[in-house]
Amino acid sequence: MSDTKVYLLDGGTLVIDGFHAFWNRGPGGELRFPCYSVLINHPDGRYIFDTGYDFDHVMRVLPFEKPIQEKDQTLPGQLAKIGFKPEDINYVINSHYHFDHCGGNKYFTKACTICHGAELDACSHPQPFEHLGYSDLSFAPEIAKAAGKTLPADPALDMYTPKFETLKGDQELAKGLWLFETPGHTAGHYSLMVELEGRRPMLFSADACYSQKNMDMMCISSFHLDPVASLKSMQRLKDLAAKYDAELFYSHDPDSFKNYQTGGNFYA
Ligand code: 5PN
Ligand code: ZN
Ligand code: ZN
Repeated sequence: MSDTKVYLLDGGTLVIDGFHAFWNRGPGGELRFPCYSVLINHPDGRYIFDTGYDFDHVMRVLPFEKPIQEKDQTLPGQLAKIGFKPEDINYVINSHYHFDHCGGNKYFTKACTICHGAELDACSHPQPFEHLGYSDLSFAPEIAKAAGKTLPADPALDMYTPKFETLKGDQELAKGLWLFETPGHTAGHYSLMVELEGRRPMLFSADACYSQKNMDMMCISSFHLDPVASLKSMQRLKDLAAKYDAELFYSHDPDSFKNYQTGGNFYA
């Protein structure tokens, strides 16, 4: 905790409709929002929380989300800014397996991949209305494989030494590095809290709450497994923020993101 540094890695933007961002409220219309990953450089190892979207996959399967991702907004590009390579990462934690949170997992061939056990089950057997979010995972064959899907032989998979670790319940992964269960958006969704020496803890909601505006209105997004559980998880985030005096960082908030430290700057 004492030497921990947190970097936000800009992964570009996507567009969804206002009625998807604010369920049954809108207003409708194009909403462009950021996607980002979190690098936690902790004395016990280097952790990445979420890995953004894969540009080619979105162009192929969801081009209507109009991805904008510059070369330096890929994970190798973002890591290079702070002097790291993908091989330097020890753990990849995914809040959940929607395409915009695990698109860059493929870069981390040396890391141990961590998610909630319910998330592996969910991505292999999504509800029909979850298909777009879980997508086809063709960009993350190692996840599809861990989820028990049968895949065509792929030499790229032989590059991997992946270890998958599935968790359940709240967990302290390393000192001051917490995963809190926040289900509803998906079955096995985790939010992350990082305690730091020199500032308030950072609480990353991931998709349990897209933005400050969602929180202010207690309005969930329309992509969810269970809306009632989603709302409970939003309340849980509020309660956790109060209990730990933590600052909430939202997953897809165009307004807040402008004020977040990026571009190689860090929180400590
Ligand atoms: C950005 C985005 N686009 C579509 C979906 C979806 O169908 O479930 C989650 C999601 C997204 O986060
Ligand atoms: Zn999601
Ligand atoms: Zn998302």
